[in-house]
Amino acid sequence: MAISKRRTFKDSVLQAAFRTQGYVVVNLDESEKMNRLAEAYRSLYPYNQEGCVFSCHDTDCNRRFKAQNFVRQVIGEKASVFLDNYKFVNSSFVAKYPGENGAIPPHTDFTLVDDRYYSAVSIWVPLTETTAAAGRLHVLPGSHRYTPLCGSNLFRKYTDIKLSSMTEIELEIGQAVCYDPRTIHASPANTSSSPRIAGNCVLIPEEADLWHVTCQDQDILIYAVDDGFYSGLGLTITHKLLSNYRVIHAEHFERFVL
Ligand SMILES: O=C(O)CCC(=O)C(=O)O
Ligand SMILES: [Fe+2]
Repeated sequence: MAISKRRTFKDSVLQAAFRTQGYVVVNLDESEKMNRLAEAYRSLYPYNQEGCVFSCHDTDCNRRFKAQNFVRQVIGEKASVFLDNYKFVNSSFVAKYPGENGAIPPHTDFTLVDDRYYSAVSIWVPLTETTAAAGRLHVLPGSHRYTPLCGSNLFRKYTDIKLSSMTEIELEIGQAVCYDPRTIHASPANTSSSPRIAGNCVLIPEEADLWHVTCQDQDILIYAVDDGFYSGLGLTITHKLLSNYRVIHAEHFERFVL
């Protein structure tokens, strides 16, 4: 019997596009809130940095949580309007500073749920004007249907995929791209003169187990972790931390094979 997958979007048109393409653009109609969120970023990080900086990697724990909450309050709250009963996993600012080393190569994000039944979703929102020069998000449509599991010390490099073969997402402030973390995405360096600031908020279905996938001694292990695992985490995921959680056995899961 075919497995029917739980929906992500309340709206059927968005749902159908997300299912086939692995991403969809949504109007949040909150440009003022997005401008204020950019201000919140600047107040937390008033100095210039280098490259593409994720606030979820901030070693200042206090500031990391503040950043997480700013993004969660605006994007996470708004998500409940158009997502069908999803819960929060994590959120972050992603600031791309002018300069050559801010490019993000093609990749997928961590596998967070059993994708036979569920889809996680990442809501990526520009908070400053995102021209082509500033470094727009690019996606490879449909790639969510074949990319392998991704986790800590388990990721594939997509060096054969050129940015020019990907779809460049042009967004106004107030719009968002919602992508499946399995969809290959990337962004070029920022060649403009000012930082490109975005917010990203990740959610999964309310009833789904949250996963952490990792590779240990040549084995791929899938742990069912608690809902605060990623948002509350110190910066390192250790074997000791993972030993608190249940390993899920899923022998028939063909995407175990890399
Ligand atoms: O903001 C970007 O350009 C890349 C973001 C990204 O890859 C992510 O948030 O997972
Ligand atoms: Fe990513």
